Amino acid sequence: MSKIKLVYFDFNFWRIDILRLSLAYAGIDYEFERIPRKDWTKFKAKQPFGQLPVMYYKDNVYCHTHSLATFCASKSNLYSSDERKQIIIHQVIDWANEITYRIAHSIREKNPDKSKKLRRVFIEKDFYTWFGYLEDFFKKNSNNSFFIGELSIADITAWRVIRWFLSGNLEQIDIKFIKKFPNLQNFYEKFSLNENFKKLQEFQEIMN
Ligand SMILES: N[C@@H](CCC(=O)N[C@@H](CS)C(=O)NCC(=O)O)C(=O)O
Repeated sequence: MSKIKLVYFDFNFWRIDILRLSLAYAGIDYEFERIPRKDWTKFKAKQPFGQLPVMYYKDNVYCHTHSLATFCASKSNLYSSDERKQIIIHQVIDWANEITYRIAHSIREKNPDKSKKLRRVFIEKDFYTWFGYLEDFFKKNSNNSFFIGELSIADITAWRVIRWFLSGNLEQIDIKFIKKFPNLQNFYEKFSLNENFKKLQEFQEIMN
């Protein structure tokens, strides 16, 4: 079987971690290359959309997290053949992209005062609102503590993004925020205890 090769920066982030977790969970061997952030200008122009992650497979290169996640999930039996379940999965990945774009302004801003202000605006306008949307979405659609009633890439994605906001590395984000979203808190805590993930190196890297 052709081997999948994933490429990302030299730090962990949900965009790459969900791909790695999905493949590793299914026991699919893959290559992984990390590009040092400091060398990025040398590599950027060579990427099809000037961004990472990218995936090499069967002599082609592919990109965009949502597309790659669907592909890896499909290979890993973490997607679904049921159209209702598929569209639930897609909405969770879109949610992850959306909240990321919204916080990204404050992450990218180099001026510390402006960055702080942008983070405040994100928290006031978007953070609780977008977690509220996911809480309601989970309440409405989930079953058995999974977004589609069985483990899928939707769970891996939501879990990884929640983990990011709970990491304590995002300034001004009070990690007690999750208490306002009891369904997501319960979902997150259950997923974190999943023995099949806990034994994976990919999972341990995220938790440490
Ligand atoms: N549309 C892309 C967005 C990926 C993205 O924003 N990647 C960031 C790192 S998380 C990146 O490559 N930043 C460097 C740059 O844009 O020059 C996706 O869905 O994967």
